[in-house]
Amino acid sequence: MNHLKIQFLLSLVTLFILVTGCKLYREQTPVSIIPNPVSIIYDGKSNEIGNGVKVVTRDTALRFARSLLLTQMNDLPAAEFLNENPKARVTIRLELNDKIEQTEGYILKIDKNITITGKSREGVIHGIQSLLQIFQQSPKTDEGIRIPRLTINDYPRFGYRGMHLDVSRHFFQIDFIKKYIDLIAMHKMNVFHWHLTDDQGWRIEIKKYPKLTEVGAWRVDHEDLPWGERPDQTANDSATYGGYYTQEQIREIVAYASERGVTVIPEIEMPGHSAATIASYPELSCRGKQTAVPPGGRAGINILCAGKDGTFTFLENVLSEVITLFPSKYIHIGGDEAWKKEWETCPHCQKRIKEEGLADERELQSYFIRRIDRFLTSKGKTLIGWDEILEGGLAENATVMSWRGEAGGIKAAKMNHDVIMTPVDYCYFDYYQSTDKNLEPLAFNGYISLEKVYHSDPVPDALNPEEAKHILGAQGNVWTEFIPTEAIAEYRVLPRMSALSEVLWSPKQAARRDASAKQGQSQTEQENRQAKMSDFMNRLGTFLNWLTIEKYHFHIPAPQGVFKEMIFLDSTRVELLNPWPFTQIRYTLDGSEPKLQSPVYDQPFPVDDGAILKAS
Ligand code: TNX
Repeated sequence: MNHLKIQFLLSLVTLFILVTGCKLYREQTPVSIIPNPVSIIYDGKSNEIGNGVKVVTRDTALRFARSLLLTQMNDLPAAEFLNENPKARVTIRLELNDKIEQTEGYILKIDKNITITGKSREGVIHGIQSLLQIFQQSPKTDEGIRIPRLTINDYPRFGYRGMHLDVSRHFFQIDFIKKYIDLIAMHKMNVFHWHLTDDQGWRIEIKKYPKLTEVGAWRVDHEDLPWGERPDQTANDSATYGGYYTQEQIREIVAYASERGVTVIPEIEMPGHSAATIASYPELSCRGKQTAVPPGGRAGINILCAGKDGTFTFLENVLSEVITLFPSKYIHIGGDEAWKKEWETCPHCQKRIKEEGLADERELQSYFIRRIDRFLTSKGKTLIGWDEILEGGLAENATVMSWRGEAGGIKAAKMNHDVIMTPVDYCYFDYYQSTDKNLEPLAFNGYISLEKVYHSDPVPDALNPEEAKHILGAQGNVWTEFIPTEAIAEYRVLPRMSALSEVLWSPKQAARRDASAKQGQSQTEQENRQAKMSDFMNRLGTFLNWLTIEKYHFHIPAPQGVFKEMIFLDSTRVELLNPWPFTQIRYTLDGSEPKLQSPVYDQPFPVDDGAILKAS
């Protein structure tokens, strides 16, 4: 009996080179847009753009959108044909029109000229993103580039389409924050949730409390050690890792985001995750003990005292400054993972529990959040908190961000509260994206594949249509304990963010069929999902090309459904499955690492006894 051992080894690095090195899948029609538009109608003809474009608008609100389009066209491979030219044959007109129904809706019409009509400035910006994607994939001709004549009618399924970034666990420079916001806008997402404070660093300048950034923004630099094994700061250490954003920089970011149709929601954590706050002002804790900002792991003393009135004075002063910086309707106040051990023994907290007639520490947390909720409501703002704020009673006007699965979101929606879905099941982009952890930089834990994100839905089955209206949308969370650099942040987020953007934008039922799915045949749910995924993957190739041009790092998932190691009897035929239609698989049969010169896999082939197949 012959044993044939076949090994399938995937090399992320090689795959990356192949992708960026090869000419990506490209076709003129149909155009390939992420997130998938609601409707595209082609008129069968095409347009040539050769001597630049005129970009015009009569609406002053669209002035910036106009310059954004001109700047972004400049990055494209066809930039030479898309420069501004008053004598150009093709005019791009940007306009506002109230007749469009949906707030962020737009119509993009390409005939002899190009028109983008939006109900709002945001709608026009989304239309610009679609047009840029079309330009990016248009083939070059002798005369210029050729684009198909078409009409896109498009609008989002959800009003809240967010991306979060934790800048406490690792600090990210202002230029990267802008690049991250660009990415949000490219995906037609509209919220940047800026996690500005946590145990390992306070990152926003507050004029009334300078120590928050003099002390709270800095920690001892143990970046060379694993996150969970970093010793606390000693008397001999100096705190050199960190940074913060000045109020001027914050204003700059808020304006930058707004110009791109993105709202910035700040998060100020309370009552837990407050070690950096307490390091700056120890009197805000129950024990009042001086501690340093922890460099990693779980912080010891990290809960604010709920008994002292000074805590609330402090928080109201901080929030007052925050409110003047962020025009957003929402202010996020955290509320997660508040370890209440300190409260159990704190005389101030116990006094408060008694005086307010509260049952226990859980109700004390609820008292805490309700008090902040009343303050924010009095300032015309809406509080968002992580789902722990449900415990001990939900504050009257609170919106809940459901992260520990969907349960918190379901409960809140049934109580008539608005909900944003960020469940660990499919929204945690700090988790691994492949089953083989060795292929990726060290991550927190968990595994969320691209497919998992793509097949997710923010509206749980448990809700009836009325309750479902409370689901505002969803958001990708990016906790940065294991994301020390900008490149890794991009790599973790992409392309899962691309999948989430489509979940949040495109109509639920619009499963566009790919070429191989036959019309009219009865399809099982499984086949339907696969067809949808494969259509997305086809478009993703083109999209990743755009991300490459814009200099983003991204992850390329290992092919799915392919065996890693298998024992066969006698010889066999090998069939490899490549879910990335725009990449090539190359293989060897002698055990050596595949190279660019190795044969390209294009169809199943026989393998004899003793061969070692390696493919990447
Ligand atoms: C839980 S999600 C946290 C964060 C951590 C994250 C790690 C949430 C509201 N709290 O503080 O960074 O897990 O995945």
